[in-house]
Amino acid sequence: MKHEIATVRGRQIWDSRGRPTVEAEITLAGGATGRACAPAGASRGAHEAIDLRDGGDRFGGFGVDRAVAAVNGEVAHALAGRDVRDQAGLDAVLAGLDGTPNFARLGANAAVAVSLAALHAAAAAKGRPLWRHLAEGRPVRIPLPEVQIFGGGAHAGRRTDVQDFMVMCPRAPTVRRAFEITADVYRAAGAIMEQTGRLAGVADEGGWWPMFASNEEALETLAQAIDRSGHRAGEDVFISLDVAANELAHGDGYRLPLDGAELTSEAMVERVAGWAARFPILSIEDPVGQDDTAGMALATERLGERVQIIGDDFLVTNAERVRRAADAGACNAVLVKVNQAGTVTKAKAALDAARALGWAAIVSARSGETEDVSITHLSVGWDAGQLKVGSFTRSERMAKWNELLRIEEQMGDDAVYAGAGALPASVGRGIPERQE
Ligand code: 2PG
Ligand code: MG
Repeated sequence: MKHEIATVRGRQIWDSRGRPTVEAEITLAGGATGRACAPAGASRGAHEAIDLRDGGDRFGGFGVDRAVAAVNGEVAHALAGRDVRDQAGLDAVLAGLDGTPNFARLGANAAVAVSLAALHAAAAAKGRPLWRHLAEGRPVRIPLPEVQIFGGGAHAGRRTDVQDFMVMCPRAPTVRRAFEITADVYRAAGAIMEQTGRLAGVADEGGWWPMFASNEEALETLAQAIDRSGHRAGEDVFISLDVAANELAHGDGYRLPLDGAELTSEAMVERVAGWAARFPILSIEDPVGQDDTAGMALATERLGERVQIIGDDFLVTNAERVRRAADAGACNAVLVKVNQAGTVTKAKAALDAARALGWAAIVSARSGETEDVSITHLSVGWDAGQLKVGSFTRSERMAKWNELLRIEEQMGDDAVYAGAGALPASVGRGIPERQE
């Protein structure tokens, strides 16, 4: 009885872009509660589950009245009385109720908030932190963070073509130290922007606004910032890119307005490979678009031994797409965004599919976020190994990084930082040992 769902409540709250989003709260018969908020992407893949918006003039069309009504109406009705410990069963009810392959009717924003709220309630009923509830006694690691320093693409008015310029510290001894190094790099990057008259605030995820004349200049400035921070590029600090190339697709190829370039798929891969040859790049997400399997396979063939090749819009947290990509030799890592799938169960299936292939996995936030820290717990409890949250400012981002520090403390002596071990095996092995 204690684990029976008593009430499901949906409400509209506001996200980090000042747009409406869905929050769900579940109360169990035993009194435990769980709450979660839906995030929202700006650079979205066409194969993602549907983020249901009201359209029209109100709030620029971003209203979520229909999604909230679905939670308070048919979802609440369908879930009442069910056992919250049966996450797969609850998620199957949500999918069945929706009746479409992609939550087009109820909204994946409604589904993800409810699915995660149920997970939180189940953990609360056990009196455990969510990460521990998910780990079920198995040893799990503290993930390697990917932290944005410059934010471009759809998160900065397309000021640069490449979307995320990030850093990773796979050789740090602890995540605490990785954050200290990252904070130094972030500060150094800001100082360079100020001193060169290019300081113009921050982009959607808190990274510095990318006032650059080319995509390569952003990479050069990031490399300078690492140097300026006093840490060593290619030893302590590596670069990670999210090209989000889906946003650059043009005809059969890609258009990079900032570089004045129109590229075939092969030339796009060539350009990205050129960056990887010049800079200490360890990870590249979506170097080509969502349906460019040949391009992704080429990128993986050319770079996959020493660079993590992540599919985001390309895989959309979908187990079937992960398996198909592997058959084609595309990607060696999956980005896991629960709202791309719609439910916890579907997202976990994509992660498991990737793991079965020996791939790496990164649990990721969206560009539109809230104070919700569920993804931090998922990345630890599922032992994904990596976590991508955005930059190192703004509390919708910092809340998630800070939660990792609390979890590290809860683990005490058992806390193990995944570091280089979280990367695809050949990539991790290729990282030079730190020279003292
Ligand atoms: C991505 C995410 C986060 P968005 O592309 O990986 O950076 O962006 O949420 O806008 O899809
Ligand atoms: Mg992406």
